[in-house]
Amino acid sequence: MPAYKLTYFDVRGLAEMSRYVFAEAGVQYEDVRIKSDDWPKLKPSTPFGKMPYLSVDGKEVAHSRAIVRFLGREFRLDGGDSLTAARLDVWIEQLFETYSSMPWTEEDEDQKAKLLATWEKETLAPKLEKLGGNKCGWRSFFPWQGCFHFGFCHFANLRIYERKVEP
Ligand SMILES: N[C@@H](CCC(=O)N[C@@H](CS)C(=O)NCC(=O)O)C(=O)O
Repeated sequence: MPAYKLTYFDVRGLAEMSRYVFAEAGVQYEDVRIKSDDWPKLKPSTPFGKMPYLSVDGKEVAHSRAIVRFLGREFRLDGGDSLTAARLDVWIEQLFETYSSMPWTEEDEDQKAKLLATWEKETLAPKLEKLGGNKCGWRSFFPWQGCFHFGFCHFANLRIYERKVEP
């Protein structure tokens, strides 16, 4: 088994879905959490000046969704064949597109609740309906094994939103 080292800030953020995949696969890895104060010094030595990145026996993989797909393939949580894996990727991309329009930065709690209610009704519900219903949707195929990979991305995003940046 290679030595895996996942480097990110000390929050859930973009690394959390990969942490879930490691946990589900029961694979040991080094969960390196960088303090904000230490980041400027580390940044120039990282693959693209951003985190997370994963080191696999010293070779680096950057970009959170590239990392989670790699781990899905490594631990056979990607549906088992390339078409199923691609269709899971479609779900993941659709979910990320959906989540990116959530009211992430709204500070006022009342306003946030209002925006979130509108987002659920006008953005989330139609997107989920399309995810389920069309020819890419889960009603047209349902790979139990691959759903772990998909489910982690979904779950990680919801948890991150609820708790914002807590570790
Ligand atoms: N597309 C990248 C985005 C990475 C990214 O924006 N990371 C942020 C933290 S969530 C970061 O490293 N910010 C620090 C900086 O840009 O200096 C991914 O999915 O991993």
